Amino acid sequence: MTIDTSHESILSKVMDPEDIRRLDIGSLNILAEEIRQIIIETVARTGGHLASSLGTVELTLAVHYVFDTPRDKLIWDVGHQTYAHKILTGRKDVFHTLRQKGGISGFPKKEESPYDVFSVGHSGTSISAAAGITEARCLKKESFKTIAVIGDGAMTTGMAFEALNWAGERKKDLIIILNDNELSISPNVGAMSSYLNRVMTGQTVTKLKSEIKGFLKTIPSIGEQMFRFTKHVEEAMKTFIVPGALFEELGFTYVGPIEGHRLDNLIKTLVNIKELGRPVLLHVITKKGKGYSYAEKEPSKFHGISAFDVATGKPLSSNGEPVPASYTKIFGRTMVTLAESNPRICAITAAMCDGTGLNEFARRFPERFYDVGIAEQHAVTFAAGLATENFIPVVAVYSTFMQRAYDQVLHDVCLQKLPVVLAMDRGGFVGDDGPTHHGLFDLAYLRSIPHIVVMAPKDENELQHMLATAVACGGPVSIRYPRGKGVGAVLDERPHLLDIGKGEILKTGGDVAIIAVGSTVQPALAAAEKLAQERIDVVVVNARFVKPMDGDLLCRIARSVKNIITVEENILMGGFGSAVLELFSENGICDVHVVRLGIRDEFAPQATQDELRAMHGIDAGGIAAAAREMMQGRLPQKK
Ligand SMILES: Cc1ncc(C[n+]2csc(CCOP(=O)(O)OP(=O)(O)O)c2C)c(N)n1
Repeated sequence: MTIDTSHESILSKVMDPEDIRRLDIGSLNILAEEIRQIIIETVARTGGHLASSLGTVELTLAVHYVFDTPRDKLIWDVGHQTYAHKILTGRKDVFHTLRQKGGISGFPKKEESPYDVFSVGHSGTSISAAAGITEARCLKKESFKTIAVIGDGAMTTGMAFEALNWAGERKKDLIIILNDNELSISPNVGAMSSYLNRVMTGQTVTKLKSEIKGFLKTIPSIGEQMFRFTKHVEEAMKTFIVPGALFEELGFTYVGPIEGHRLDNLIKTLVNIKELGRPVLLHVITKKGKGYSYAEKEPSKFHGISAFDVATGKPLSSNGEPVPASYTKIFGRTMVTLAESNPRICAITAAMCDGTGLNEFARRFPERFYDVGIAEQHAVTFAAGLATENFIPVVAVYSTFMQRAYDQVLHDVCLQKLPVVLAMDRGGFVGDDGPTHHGLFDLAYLRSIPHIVVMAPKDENELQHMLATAVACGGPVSIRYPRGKGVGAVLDERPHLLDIGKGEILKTGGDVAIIAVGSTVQPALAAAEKLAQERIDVVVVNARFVKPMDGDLLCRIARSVKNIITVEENILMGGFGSAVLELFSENGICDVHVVRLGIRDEFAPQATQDELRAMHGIDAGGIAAAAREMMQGRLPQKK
């Protein structure tokens, strides 16, 4: 698909939503197609959330057309479906910089535009945020409208339920648009999803019911009684047969379901509900990937995609060199290997089966695989429940999303010393998804919890051994590993157990000690190699465990090498380096010079993983530079 440049496009004349409010329906429909093409062509180059954004083009146009944005507040859930919103709200000329270093974010971001009312990236926040904005409007005695757009996947999060439960009863003027494409990343799960499905087919059920009632009435005497009985049943079954009755019961006026790609209908409906002045839920049915056949056919694959060829829908080929298997893949493969011989191992995902590498496990052991939906808190406490009954649940969640379940890890798993394994994928920088998605906090937030073992492998081979160790250890454990390909390590045939709390010396030396953990071990080795050429002799330690730490080994090193660098792909405050300092302090080691490399007290921006590691001085170059400065008796420059 290419943009027709033979005439001036409608989009070229649209600078902000005010410009679309002057267009007729025919022009709006053409504009929708122009926007689609820009989204497809841009994401084909930059990668991004294609299918979700293609599904909301008409909805976005209709909302900006009917409402007075940015005076009226439009709040998106997750925010991965907002590419049309970005293009329409003054960012079309920089849209090509999507998700790149210094470019525009792939999610709504307050600093980026007044149209991005609420920064977002994690699911389920929109209704709460919209409810807060609505209450603020009332306190300030202002009159703008509040509109939250939430997907059917995000609608299954605990937060969305909590917010609906509260906001309906407040009876304030608040519009929620449920963008229902029947998909989360994969098919949506759970009773809410089945309910929405029943609502969509509600007309059929209602018709069937009236046919049965008509039939009963035709049966003399007994039919009358049965008819009266069904009237009682009808009340009780209201939620099953009246579309949207669940939302009505929660205090929302339910409107829908309506077709989400018909602009005329969408606009008419939005105009009608705009002035209702109470909580309204508009149920809109859309198609994920709409307008790009490959994405329509495989919406999960095109949910979040790297650069691809528009003509074929295939990923752009790399330079042909073999790529090492990803950490995620090795995790998934090891899960299958371990589960083959251990029937107590279960796997749990929070709507990320593919992303966490559990597809094969799900296929091989369906009875021990659980997709709980976008519900990280439930995932962890559900795992705790399984663990009390002698199972060994492995909860595979991205590090950033585990932040949601902190209390569940603390209160439900660690306090009870339950053998739950937290497989923390995407630990460290994730790259182009940016600050909402970097997994930079887990080492700090987990190591402060009693009873938990916290580890991070230096490569994909060690990941398999750590997983075997975690499953065998009998208590709470977390393993964090990075996004993307492994380092190309040779894989041992079978995973074996590691000594808990034991690190390893990978290289000996006497001038500087580099104590690294997880993804920073390989750059530490590379830095040592560079430094050796400059006659700086470096010890490199793979700490393996952040908790319990190998105190004997680290104190022994600190007694002989006085220049110490710790390296972690994690926030420094409370992280691995802090743990090393605590260890030295507790052991009376005061005569060492320790420099901690990691992420300072700030949110890291979007860029590639390599760019981010260099920016934060935790790549080989940054580590070597810190060692050189130490040797010259200078404090390393703060990154
Ligand atoms: C707390 C949290 N867990 C997981 C994710 C990963 N994630 C991003 S989008 C998505 C599916 C959202 O589905 P839906 O709301 O229906 O939007 P759609 O993409 O179908 O339009 C998931 C699970 C997330 N963003 N936040």
